[in-house]
Amino acid sequence: TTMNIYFCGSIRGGRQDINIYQKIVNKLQQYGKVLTEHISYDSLSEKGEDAALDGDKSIHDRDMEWLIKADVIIAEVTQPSLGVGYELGRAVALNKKVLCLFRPESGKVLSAMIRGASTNSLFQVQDYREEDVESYLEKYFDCFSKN
Ligand code: 6K6
Repeated sequence: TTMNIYFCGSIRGGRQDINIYQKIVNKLQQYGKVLTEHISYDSLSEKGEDAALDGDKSIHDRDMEWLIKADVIIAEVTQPSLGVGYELGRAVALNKKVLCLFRPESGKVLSAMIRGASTNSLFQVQDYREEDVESYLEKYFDCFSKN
């Protein structure tokens, strides 16, 4: 059976890292079904035109259903996003396996509430450079299939 993968990336927090989200989602599709692949779409702007079609409550409720269904959560956390932080807190409460990816070369410093949550193998934070993102995902999913 295919693995359900929940990808988290900033939307209203700012779309400056969308190219990296696309790279991550493309790679994740090798390992399973990416429930939230739309996060990497160019057409999804931070302004929220798309949200008018749908409504924030239905976005939240659908995303929570997907989070519950997910076998693993992969989050790109370099661009700070309230939504991503919320999803990560809910994922921890659900005892889900989580990998957070952060790029120190951005000059940003990751929230202590994310960096500090990585106390066990269920919740991992990986610092990376953009050109290495695929190899970190390969390493993560290699170990995943053994656990
Ligand atoms: C388009 C533009 C604004 O809103 C939309 C449609 N919105 C969303 N559709 C799907 N998932 C969303 C949407 N808005 C937020 N999320 C979830 O929160 C995603 O799973 C992201 O990981 C995260 C982004 O949160 P913000 O706070 O950066 O928007």
